[in-house]
Amino acid sequence: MFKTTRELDNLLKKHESYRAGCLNLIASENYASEKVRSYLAGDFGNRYGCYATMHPEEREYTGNKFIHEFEMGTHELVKEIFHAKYVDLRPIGGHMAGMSVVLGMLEPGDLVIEVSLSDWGHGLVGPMCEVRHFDETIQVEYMAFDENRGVDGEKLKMQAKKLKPKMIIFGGSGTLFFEPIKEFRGIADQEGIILAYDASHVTGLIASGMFPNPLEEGADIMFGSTHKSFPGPQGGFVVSNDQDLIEKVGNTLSPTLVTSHHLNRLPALAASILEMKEFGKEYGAQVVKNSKALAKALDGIGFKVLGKGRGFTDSHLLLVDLGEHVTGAPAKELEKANILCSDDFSGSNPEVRIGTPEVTRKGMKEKEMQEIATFFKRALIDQEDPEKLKRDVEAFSRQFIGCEYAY
Ligand code: DSN
Repeated sequence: MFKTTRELDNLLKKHESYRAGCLNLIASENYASEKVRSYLAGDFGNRYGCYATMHPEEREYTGNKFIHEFEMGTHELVKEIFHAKYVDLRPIGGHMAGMSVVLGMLEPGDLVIEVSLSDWGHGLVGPMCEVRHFDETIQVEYMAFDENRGVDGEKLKMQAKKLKPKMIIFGGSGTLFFEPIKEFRGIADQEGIILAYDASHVTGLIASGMFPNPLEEGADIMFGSTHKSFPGPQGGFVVSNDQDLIEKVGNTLSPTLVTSHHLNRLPALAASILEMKEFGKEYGAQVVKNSKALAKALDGIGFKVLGKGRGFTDSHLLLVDLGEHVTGAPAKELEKANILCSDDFSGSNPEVRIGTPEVTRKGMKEKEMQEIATFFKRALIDQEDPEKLKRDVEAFSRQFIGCEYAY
C-alpha cells in the first residue's frame, strides 16, 4: 500500500526509465508527444459533458460553455481527416465504440461476421457472446483468411449469401493488408448487410493516406481507437455518413455505456490531429517502410514472416510464425530481453505480432530495422542469455529519446 505521493512519483519514474530502455514493438501502442500528453492533466478531466445524441448544444450539466466549443471543434477535425459527415467521440475506447455499433444496430437474433481471435481479430463480438445476455441475443461467425493473411473475399461472399448476416465487421488486431470492402458493397445492398470497419489498429494509416478510407470504399460505419497507429491519447470514436446509423449508435452509447466521456481526451486528440495534418503523411509512410524493412530482414535471417506472397505487409505491423523456434509464448520470452511485442491473443498459434508505430515516432528508420532483426535472431535463434542481450537492447533503445512527426 502506498503511504506518500513520493512513493507514487518514484514508482512512476522507475516505469518511465524502464520503458525508455525497452524496444517497444507493441502494435497497439504509440508514443504521444509531450504537447498531446500535456492536455490530459487539464481541468476537463474533472468535468461532465454528457448530452442527448444529436443535441450536443444542450448539455445536461451546466458550466460546459468552452467544453462544448472544444468538443465541436474536435468533431470538425475528426470529420475532416476521415471525410465523414457525422462523428461521436463519446466512446472512451475502441472496444466501447465497437460495442455501441453492434448493440445499436442489431436486432435480437441477428448474426455478425467478424475476424476471429485466432486470426488476430480484435475480439469484439466473440468475447461479448461469452456474456450470457449477449450470447442469447447475438450470433457470431468468422471470416476466413487466405495463405497470405488477407481476407478470403470469395469465401466471405459465399458465407454472406448463405448465412445472411446483419453485419460484417472488417478489420482487426493483425491487419496486414487492406480488406476488400469495395467488393462487398453490392452484396451488402442486395442482402441488407451493414458493413462496419474496425479501424482501431489502422486509424493512423487511414489518416495519413497509407490505407484507403473505408467510408469511401463502401463501409457504412467506422469505429476505432486513437492511440494505436494514430499517435493520440487513448480513446475511441465512431464516424459515418449516415445520420440514422450514427444516431442509433449514439443512443446506445449514452447513457447506457458512457456518461462521463473523459473530456480531457478532447484537447489531446485535437492536438494529435493537428500534428497528423502537418506530419502524418511522412509519419505514415515511414511506419509502413519500417514494417516492410523489418519483415524483409527477419525473412532474410530465416524467420517465417507471414504474408510473404504479398510483400509481407502494407501496414504498421508484421506477423511472424515462431513455431520452429519456441515452444511457449514468444513475447514473454522476448520481454526478458526488454523487447516488447504481442503474443497471439487466442493462445492457439505460436505467432508474434510486431508493430512499428512507436519506434518510428522515436525516429527509427530502415537501418534500425536491420538491427532490430538481429536482436530477434540473438534471442530466438541463437538463444543468447537474455540478460546479456537486454544490455544491448537497452543501450540501443536509449539512443532514441525524441518524438518525431510531432510538435
Ligand atoms: N486488441 C488489442 C490489441 O490489438 O493489442 C487491444 O486493443
